[in-house]
Amino acid sequence: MSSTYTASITAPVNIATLKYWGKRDTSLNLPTNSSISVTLDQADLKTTTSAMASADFTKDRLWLNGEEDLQLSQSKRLTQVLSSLKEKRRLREAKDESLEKISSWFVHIVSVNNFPTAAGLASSAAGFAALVVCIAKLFELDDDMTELSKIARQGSGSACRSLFGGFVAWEMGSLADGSDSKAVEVCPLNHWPEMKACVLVACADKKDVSSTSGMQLTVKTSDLFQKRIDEVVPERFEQMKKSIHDKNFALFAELTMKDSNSFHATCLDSYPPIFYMNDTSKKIVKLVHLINAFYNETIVAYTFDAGPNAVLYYLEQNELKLMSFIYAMFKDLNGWETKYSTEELNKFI
Ligand code: 2P0
Repeated sequence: MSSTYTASITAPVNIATLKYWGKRDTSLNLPTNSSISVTLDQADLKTTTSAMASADFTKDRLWLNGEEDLQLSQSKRLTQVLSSLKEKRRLREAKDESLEKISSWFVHIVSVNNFPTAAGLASSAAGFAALVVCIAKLFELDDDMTELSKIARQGSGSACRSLFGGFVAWEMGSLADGSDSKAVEVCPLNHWPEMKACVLVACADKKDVSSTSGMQLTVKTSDLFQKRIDEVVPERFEQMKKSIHDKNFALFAELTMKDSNSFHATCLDSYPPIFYMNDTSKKIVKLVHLINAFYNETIVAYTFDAGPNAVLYYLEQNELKLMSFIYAMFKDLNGWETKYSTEELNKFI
């Protein structure tokens, strides 16, 4: 039997606080605006990916959550990502005679998410990030994360941000070949370790309008969109980075909520309109504003991606204050499990 190479890694989900929505180049996957995200703790939401390269394999294959995904295996995105990584390996082999020539081999990839796939919880982000880092490890590439982020971006735009932990920016870049459209670290997680995220799953079904087609429709038909990318986001991008550097939660929260609203407004302004938020999502928006008004302080921010599920950001010291309200609102639902006692949860309201 000929030799095989294997690698395995996990990659976390990232949730944008300044949203990527719109492509200026669909084949290179270049965005119309820069974006910012927070990478969630790997213990919670993550993709685990393993890959094997063998001279005996006859084609590249991919299994997602236990089933072979023929559509994704043959997709242009996966082919593009794999060929970029194989090309990097080929260049290394050309320079170093001692390396086995595995760049021409096929690979088998197995990927598992521990959360609902394609339900607006950034599954493609973690998925492509995991895939790129896993194959880079398999091929023993020595590129840094920013360099690899340019490849992950071609698989799924938001994936480029999952290559870093903590607070991450995807700089849109201006070059036509996409070589400056990359992810960079804004601050590592230990800069602001008190920052916590809580996911409220309003509906775990698959979304009916994919991000890729949704954003194309917005670019083509929304009048609000142009103002968003020309004026709103560039200013917000700088302000949000500063709020993170300064650990200014109130400002970070306001910018995050406004940007979620702005993104969903452009969805609604698309023609025909795109609805990602549902009635539960809207209740969560109201609840968050109510909580902040009740405490007379901004202690929590919501953000919604291309789906109805909410991600709430808050500082650890305010967790009980927040959970008290969530408990009061949703305690009648099945499956409640919390580390707090009922007395603690009833303390504030
Ligand atoms: C984001 N989203 O910044 C935004 C906010 C959804 C809403 O990035 O076409 O799956 O694969 O590049 O990365 C979802 O879009 O789109 C997304 P593609 P992707 O996280």
